[in-house]
Amino acid sequence: MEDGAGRGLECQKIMDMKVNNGNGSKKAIPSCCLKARASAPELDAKCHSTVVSGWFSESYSCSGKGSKRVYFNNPMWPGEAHSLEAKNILYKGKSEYQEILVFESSTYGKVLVLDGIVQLTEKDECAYQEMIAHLPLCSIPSPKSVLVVGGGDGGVLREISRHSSVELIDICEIDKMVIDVCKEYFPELSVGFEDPRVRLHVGDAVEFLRLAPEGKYDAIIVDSSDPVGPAQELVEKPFFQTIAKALRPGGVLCNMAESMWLHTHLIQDMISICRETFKGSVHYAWASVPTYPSGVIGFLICSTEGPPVDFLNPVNPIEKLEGAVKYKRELRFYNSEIHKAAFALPTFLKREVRLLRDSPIPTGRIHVL
Ligand code: SPD
Repeated sequence: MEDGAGRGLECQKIMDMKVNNGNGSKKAIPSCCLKARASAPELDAKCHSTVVSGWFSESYSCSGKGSKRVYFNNPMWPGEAHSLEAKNILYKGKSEYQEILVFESSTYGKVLVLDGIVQLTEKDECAYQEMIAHLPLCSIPSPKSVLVVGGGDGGVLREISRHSSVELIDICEIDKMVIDVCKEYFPELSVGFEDPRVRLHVGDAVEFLRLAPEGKYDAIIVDSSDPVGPAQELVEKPFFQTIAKALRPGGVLCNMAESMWLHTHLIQDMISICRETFKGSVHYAWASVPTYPSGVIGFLICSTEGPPVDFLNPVNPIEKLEGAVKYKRELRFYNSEIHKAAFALPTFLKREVRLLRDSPIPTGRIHVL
């Protein structure tokens, strides 16, 4: 939280000003309400939640009352806040772990928000869920045993279940309330839980992986929230080490890896850790998801030592999968061309992560970025 108390006082002071409607004088608008300006008079704006005068702004809120009112700006993307017009708040609640909000947006359908951060919208969820599931699963022949970390909305399960070779889908989600809320408001995603191959474990994934039998999984998919607060552990080396141990030789990890526009250092750190941990290969891929900060999301894709995995040329192409149209739902984003294209990186990203290449890398390992 940056400068929270100071901005809170400023916010309170400005909101306390009496407005003279008739004299034409200009009033200052508190920064937390600027997003509402286009659609509503300043007086209507109430800066006490992420939804201000009909607009939801991501990670951009005031809370508390009076002089205790404080301003939050998520440290993951300081200085910016993506907004969506909210037609209707459908659900607001607080679990043991986080605040859960579901609203109907004007342009992206229903939206799931956790602790002020957009997790998915009905319109563009296909891009994220399809990519994080099929990039790894189409890269290995006949995946059988898969673990999902997080993913309580069920969307990644829905995508994994298209793969008829899969026999077991373990999912470890810490927040049961997320699962329940999604079953109520996002049935097109939570349908993934209905697959009989799914085994749900509600609990801490760090602990779950620590206890997982060595070499159990062909693929592990980490569909986490952003690494602020408790999810911080999910970008640290010990977590990746437990993943590598739980994968079979030549098994694959696909991990949500933020935005190349906003988080180059975090991406560098994650790549660096993964290069030390995964002795097969380490790649970065990305996709367009308009409602995530900066409009893109990345995936860190790694394999353990063993049968080599050529991520760039899928050996298990989706077009050949019999179960690909599971739940009478066509794929909307992923195809084999998108798969290959996802590994093409912009020059600035190549340049910035190239530094890592200068550190000595043992020969015989594939390290492409
Ligand atoms: N910045 C948002 C990243 C969200 C990643 N998790 C999304 C969950 C969808 N299954």
